[in-house]
Amino acid sequence: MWGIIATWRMAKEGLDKASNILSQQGTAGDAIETAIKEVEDFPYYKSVGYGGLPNKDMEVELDAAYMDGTTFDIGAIGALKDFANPISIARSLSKNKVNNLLVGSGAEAYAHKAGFERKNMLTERAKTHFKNRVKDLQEFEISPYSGHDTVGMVSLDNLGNMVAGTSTSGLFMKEKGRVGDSPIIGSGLYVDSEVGGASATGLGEDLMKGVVSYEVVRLMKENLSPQEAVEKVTFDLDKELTERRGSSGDISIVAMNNKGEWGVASNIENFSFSVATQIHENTVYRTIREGNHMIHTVASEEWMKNYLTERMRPLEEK
Ligand code: SD4
Repeated sequence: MWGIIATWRMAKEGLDKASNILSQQGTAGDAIETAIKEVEDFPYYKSVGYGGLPNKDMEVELDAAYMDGTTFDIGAIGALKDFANPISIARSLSKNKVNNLLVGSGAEAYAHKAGFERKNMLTERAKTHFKNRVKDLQEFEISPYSGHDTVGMVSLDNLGNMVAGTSTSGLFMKEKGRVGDSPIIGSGLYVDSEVGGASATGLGEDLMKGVVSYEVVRLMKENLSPQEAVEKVTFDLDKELTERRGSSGDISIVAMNNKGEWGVASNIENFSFSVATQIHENTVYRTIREGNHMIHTVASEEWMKNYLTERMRPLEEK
């Protein structure tokens, strides 16, 4: 059995490519790297890779991670500037015995030495978004952090090996040097081929408080289904944060076990995800919470079309 699950609709095209790889006996690692690169390279997704929104100083700083669930190899980068594919750099770091998580100039020096493609990741469109958002912030009461969509994935190949990966430009208008949950093993992602894997998106500062991806895998190891595990972790953390701190940030988690069964939970209203397995064609779902359970609905054609139209709409400076 092969399978791959990812946060958000934006992963759909990447999952088409990953499905091809996995159905032809490719590895979970190649599938996930290919799928995440597809998202990183698409200039209209403004929260991952090229075209990602910048930090407060108008610089695009990227976080990414890669974990192999069979060998437990881990690699990650934080606050990396000017390289095209953070996921590939994270994967390359996962081959090291030590020095697996590098940040800032150290990560850039490593990527340069290892021959990764340099690229200015700040697009004109992202600059316009930035300027408009600064104006909106002056005029309306909106959070500078809204509109963030990290890509996180878990994949399973026919040999039973599992891999998890993440890639993000983090929170829009974040401080220079801020690193979120996405490159943090256990929080942004975790995978154990003997059990399954999980990946999270949302407010990193809150996701880290629940070490959510590890927690989901731990519960699956105790025989919870992926859906039961993600619901428990998402809603328990949401409740605990609300009780202790007055509110909870966005929490969305996708998971897959080593049989290709999957689950998704979210405490926000507009979460979408993409999933493909050997017995389930690549499909985008939208999901809503009812009590402490989720209801997943296949995204309509109209919604799918609007999604891309909206993302690619010409953007003018306000
Ligand atoms: C972060 N968790 O940097 C990321 C942002 C994110 O959907 O997931 N956005 O905190």
